[in-house]
Amino acid sequence: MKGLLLKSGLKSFDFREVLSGKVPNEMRIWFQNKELVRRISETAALCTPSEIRLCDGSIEEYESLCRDLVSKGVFIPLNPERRPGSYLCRSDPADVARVEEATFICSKNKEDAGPTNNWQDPAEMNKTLDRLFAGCMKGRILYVIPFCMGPLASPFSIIGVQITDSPYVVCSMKIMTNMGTAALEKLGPEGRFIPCIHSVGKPLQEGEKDVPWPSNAIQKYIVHFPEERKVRSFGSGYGGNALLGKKSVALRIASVIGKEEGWLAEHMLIIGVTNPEGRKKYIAAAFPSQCGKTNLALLSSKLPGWKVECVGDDIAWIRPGKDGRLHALNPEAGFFGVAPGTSYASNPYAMETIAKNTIFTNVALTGDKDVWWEGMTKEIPSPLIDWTGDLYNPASGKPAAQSNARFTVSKMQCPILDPASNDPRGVPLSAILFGGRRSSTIPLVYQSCSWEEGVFLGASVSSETTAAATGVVGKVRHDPFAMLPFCGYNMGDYFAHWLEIGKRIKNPPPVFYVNWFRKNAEGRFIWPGFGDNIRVLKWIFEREEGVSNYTETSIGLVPSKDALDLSGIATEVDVNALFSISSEDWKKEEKEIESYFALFGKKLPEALANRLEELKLRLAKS
Ligand code: OXD
Ligand code: MN
Repeated sequence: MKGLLLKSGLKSFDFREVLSGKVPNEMRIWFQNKELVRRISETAALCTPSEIRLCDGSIEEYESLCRDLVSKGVFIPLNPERRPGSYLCRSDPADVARVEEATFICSKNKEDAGPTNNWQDPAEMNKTLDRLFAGCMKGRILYVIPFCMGPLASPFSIIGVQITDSPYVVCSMKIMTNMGTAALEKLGPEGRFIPCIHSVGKPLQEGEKDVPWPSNAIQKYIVHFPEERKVRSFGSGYGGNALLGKKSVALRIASVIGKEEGWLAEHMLIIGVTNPEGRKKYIAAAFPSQCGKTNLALLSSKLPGWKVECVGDDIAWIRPGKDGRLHALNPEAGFFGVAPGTSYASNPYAMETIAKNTIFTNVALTGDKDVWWEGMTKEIPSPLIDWTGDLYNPASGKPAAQSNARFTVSKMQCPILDPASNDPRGVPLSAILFGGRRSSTIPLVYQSCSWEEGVFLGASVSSETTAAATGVVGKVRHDPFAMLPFCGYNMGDYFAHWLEIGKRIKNPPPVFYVNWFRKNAEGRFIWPGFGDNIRVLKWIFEREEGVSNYTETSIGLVPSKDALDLSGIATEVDVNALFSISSEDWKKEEKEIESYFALFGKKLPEALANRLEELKLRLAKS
């Protein structure tokens, strides 16, 4: 590593000299934690970058990286009049989504990863990755990003350090996490952190010109070592595979830590709902990727007097509190949301949030250098450049924006950010929702009668697949607790952990199942969704207070006739179709759940097997 350039801010040093003890004063904070220095040296020695850059997380650093990306043609600056401080980035067309087939949980024992995760022996996997990482940063800069998931002031936050060769990742981590020297200060000389090593897997040979979105077309690996608490990601620059604070640390690794320490890391939004009398309740909701979590988190209420505020849109860390309730904390600092379908009509607060200082990935570009995607406006702007950089031809039948196109934006820009969004202790939960994208079978909303039954609802979530992950779109698959791609350990143990948490709290919140996506025989959605979902939240809010009316059915409690507030609704709604429970469909559903549960063998908690038997009995009588 002789002569390896080390940069911090505007200053440059020789990495070897600094390592040998000549640490300049302004750099002391970087060299106080021995394990951090070891990781940086070890990674630099393996990956052979041309330079090391320590990222302080300052706005100057962010802006300078953005300028650099613009000069290399990676970022296209958007019209400063229409979208100030914002950029468009186009990925490689083959690197647009999470790669679940290449995502691994490498626990020592296969059984600890469970039947829903890909597994390989950690030693074997480390050997494979060492081979891939060797020399993989040649010709590139190695960036060191200390980050904190959760508010800096929270005792529950988790510190990670991501090493990456992607400046796009550095900019995105700046938005999505508390990154830089503040995280280092929290880490201190003795603190522990989750090492996250990431490379796009595209070394540059001498004189080779870089491409705008480097990635590895052949090899991709997103690998988690739960016992070692370590992440290694190779070959992809896409957010879900490369921003390792999010899915890798805050869900997969955090779920393992939560299991050991008695809390839950969940794929959930958190919102505060206030009724016209000013009473506020917090609700957490788990839906699979691209099933409307960001839309519900930023809901603009269609019911006068009712208000929603956003604590978080994707991840919740939930802990039993001393008050006997569950408390939820959002560990993220930003939103990495799906752009297509977002419009001033469907989600004005999301549109306001992304009005400036936003990185857009794989959306279309208008003639006046603004962004566009399907569903943003009725008319398609012309001219329009599609997400691949070609002039868009609507007659092609292809979408102009990639169906998993994203915006990356600080949550501080959200006009309805809840005042408690950065509360170090989180917010008390009054209800938990599960849901999926189901065109039939599942009613708009129903309630479980106990915590155990609620856990059964979470375990039985299934949903149509979306473009958030590579693979077929629209196929119904089981996605328990919306955690199928994100649970870092055996899903059977995870079910048991949920049951256990319920036993530890005096007042578990009621649990509901929602489905905004039911369709009629003509294939049209029968519920308008978006801002009208407040009507469902109102019923849930009032159920928690024991006020709203319900009818008992074989699957749970549904709003009784007229209990769902449809006042002033703009579209006609077929309430019977929304709430119909077909015993034929449900018998199929029950069989489906039964064969899915069989996957977990002895790990399936008895309580869930019992709940299934009860459901069968109730359906048999219906
Ligand atoms: C996400 C996802 O990006 O779930 O949040 O895929
Ligand atoms: Mn998600």
